[in-house]
Amino acid sequence: MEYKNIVFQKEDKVAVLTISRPKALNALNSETLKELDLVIDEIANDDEIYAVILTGEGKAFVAGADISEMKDLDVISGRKFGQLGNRVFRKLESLEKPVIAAVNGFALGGGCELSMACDIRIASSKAKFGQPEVGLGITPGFGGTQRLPRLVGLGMAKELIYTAKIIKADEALRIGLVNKVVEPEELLAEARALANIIAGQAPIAVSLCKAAINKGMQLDIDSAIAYEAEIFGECFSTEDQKNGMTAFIEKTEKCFKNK
Ligand code: DAK
Repeated sequence: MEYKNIVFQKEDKVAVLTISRPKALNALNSETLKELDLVIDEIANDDEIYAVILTGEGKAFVAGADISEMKDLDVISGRKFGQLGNRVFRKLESLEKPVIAAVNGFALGGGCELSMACDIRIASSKAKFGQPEVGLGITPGFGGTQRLPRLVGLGMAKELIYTAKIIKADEALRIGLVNKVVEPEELLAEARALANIIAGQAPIAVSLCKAAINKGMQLDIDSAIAYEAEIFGECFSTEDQKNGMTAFIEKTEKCFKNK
């Protein structure tokens, strides 16, 4: 399927999604959010894709939700816009495949929130992060007040959100918002290398790990361990578990089939 604001490329087992609205610094308008919704479904239904990279074209990853579209919203249309964004972000977060954000530039407001709905963030040394919403008279609305404290802790999240300050990639690394910072020209190669390592593992096991981590983090430890045990048991219904263990015992090449 062709999209207007998103470039979708399949590179073997890895999908690369590029948000491409550079004249508005890839700001998320409802058209782009709807396309993101569709492309996530397309990826979810493609058994050949084992990992996803999400990046932006030009000097921004995503400079936030589209302020020109939001400016004149009323309560009802604002709620609708928020519901669309939240549904799409949650769909991305729950996608049964790992998603790496390759943050190439500005990741502000909804852009920072989009990166946080991904599993892993790698940043270019030129990337900048922030939740500037209070400077616009709004609160973060695509999960920022919820995902940021879970990632960087309460105090740091509150400081970033209350001050609306924008931080550089090295500070984002220091506080644990990103996993790694690389030079801009190395960003996609680094993300691809990581995605390929992940795509070389048993995909159903990786997917179940994502579910166990994401769901488990919301539960008390006893319920979370019980959920992990359930997920662990599920692995034994897969061909890939038999293949992986047989290859280890017989010292042969493992070959996962996503089955
Ligand atoms: N929306 C729309 N257009 C944007 C934009 C944005 N977020 N960010 C940049 N642009 C546009 C600019 O207007 C400009 O357009 P033209 O004037 O050329 O037509 C073009 O992109 C280039 O931007 P600049 O000329 O400003 O570029 P600079 O390099 O000088 O500055 C910047 C880059 C990223 C520092 C600056 O553009 C900037 O401050 N942008 C806004 C960043 C920001 O405040 N982002 C947070 C947006 S608020 C909700 C849920 C979620 C949200 C809202 C509601 N509900 C539940 C209802 C989320 C809110 C947000 O994300």
